[in-house]
Amino acid sequence: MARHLITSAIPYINGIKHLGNLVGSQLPADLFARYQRARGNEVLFLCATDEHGTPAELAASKAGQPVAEYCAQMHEVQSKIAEGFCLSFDHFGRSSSPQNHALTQHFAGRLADAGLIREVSEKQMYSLADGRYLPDRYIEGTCPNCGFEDARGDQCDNCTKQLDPTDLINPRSTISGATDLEKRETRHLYLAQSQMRDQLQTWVDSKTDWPVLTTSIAKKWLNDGDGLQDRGITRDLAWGIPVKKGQDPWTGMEDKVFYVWFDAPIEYIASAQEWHDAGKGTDWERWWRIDKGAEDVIYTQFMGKDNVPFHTLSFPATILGSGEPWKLVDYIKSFNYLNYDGGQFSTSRGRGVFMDQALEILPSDYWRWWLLRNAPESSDAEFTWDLFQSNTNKDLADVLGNFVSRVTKFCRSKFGEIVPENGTWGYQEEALIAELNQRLRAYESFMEATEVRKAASELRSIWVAGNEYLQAAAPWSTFKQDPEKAAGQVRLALNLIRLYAVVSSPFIPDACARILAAMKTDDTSWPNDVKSDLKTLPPGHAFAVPEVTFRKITDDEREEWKTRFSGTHA
Ligand code: B3M
Ligand code: ZN
Repeated sequence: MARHLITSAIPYINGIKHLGNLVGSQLPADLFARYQRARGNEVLFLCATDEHGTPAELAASKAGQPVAEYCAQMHEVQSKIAEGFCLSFDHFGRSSSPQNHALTQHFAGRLADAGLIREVSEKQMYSLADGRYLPDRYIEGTCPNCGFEDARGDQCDNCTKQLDPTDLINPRSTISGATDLEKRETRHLYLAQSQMRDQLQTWVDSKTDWPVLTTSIAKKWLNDGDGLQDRGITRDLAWGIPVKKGQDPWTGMEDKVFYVWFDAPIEYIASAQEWHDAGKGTDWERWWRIDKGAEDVIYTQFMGKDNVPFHTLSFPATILGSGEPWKLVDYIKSFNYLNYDGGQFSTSRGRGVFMDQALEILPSDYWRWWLLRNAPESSDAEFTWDLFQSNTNKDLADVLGNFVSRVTKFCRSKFGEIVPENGTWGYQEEALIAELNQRLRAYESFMEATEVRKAASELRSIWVAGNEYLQAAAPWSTFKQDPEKAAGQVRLALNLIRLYAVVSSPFIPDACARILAAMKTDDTSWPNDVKSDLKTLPPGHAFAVPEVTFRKITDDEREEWKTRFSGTHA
């Protein structure tokens, strides 16, 4: 039995995420976790909310709430929505947890002891009107690179260049709009990642099996000069993890907190500790410490491409720099962007479908299937309502749903709601079994390799094979001359429904659970040898015709949703 540690990038707390966010990390991570569990492997699947930094403070003040209260509430909201999408986290933690506070301060202490943290005196923008420093998103202005007028202090959304607040032209406070800003000298801690270039280079070079998207981003940053610049890991903010050296105060840093990107990845570890402390597991170190049993753990991370530099350089620098035997990631699966109907998803303009809205209009499986089937792997992908309607109607309603309903209804009408006795299998059945065996092995290897689109397409072929068999075998005509032969065909097809529910459940868990319940079985054993697996439900086994498994999306709905989600100010 293999042991898989799986993490998804942890979503910012500042609001409900859109479908593009979902398909870039949480959803494919869930697919992989469910698959590994289905294969009988041991899995620890972790995620959390990313609760620090200016995004959290700004969203709380916009909501008119104290930031701690806002975070607690939004964590519940995100957690409920994750459940709605059947995201099977073993724990959904919070980066503001006491465990993460202690662990982040611990890492900072270790890095300082190793000489990897230096104090830098630098100029930061101070707002006289607001009486505070304006880091990251507290300041906006014109991008010196492209001229975009609403660039943020940390990054320009137009040209994606990483910025410093002092780079902005005509800067203004996003709190008050004030422009009477001055540069003030302040001291901050910098992580000396440049000192670790060789170590990081060797580590990245050893990852020859990583997806091209991941390695190309990692190598670009490694070789790009500013990619491995030493970076500030502290901020002048009130909300966050207080800067301490382990448990000791850090002289001169009393009013500062760690930068959100320093503590967020550490939450991957802290989340395991939270999982343990919540009584859900017995031993978190067995997953994270090489010296405490984690040497055989296979660790896979899932994230959007914009998060890759932090996971291939800064976080490994933190782990390696600590000099302690923490588990490093083995495989990083990254994704391109999902666009929305000819443009981008936009939170501020309400453009595109957000996770809560998606669940209001259709069950989670429709979204899971479409998003995974069209996952932005080799390039950016685009959501359009036409494609969504045609893909889900065809794959889910016409292929899978139709198979389930035809077989169970035909059986009910001729043999009753029990698996029929008698009947032998001939060459048609043998041919189907051979095809299924072959396709299942291909499906498994795509799932192992987190080739999401290829896995989805193989799964669809597995469904199609059943439909084609049914069409050719035509038990409804066979029944007229040879009821016994028809009984054999139906028995196979009923068993195939169980097999489909088992192998499809990483993609569409909700529908598969309902199908298994209708087939009155809890045998979810993975098919290794299709011929014997198609005998799992024995003659005489009772079942019920399931309710409609998948309905079709109508043209009216498609048009209504197109308008509804096109963006309020578009
Ligand atoms: N919260 C950014 C994002 O949601 C950030 C990821 C942190 S992963 C440690 O895309
Ligand atoms: Zn720009």
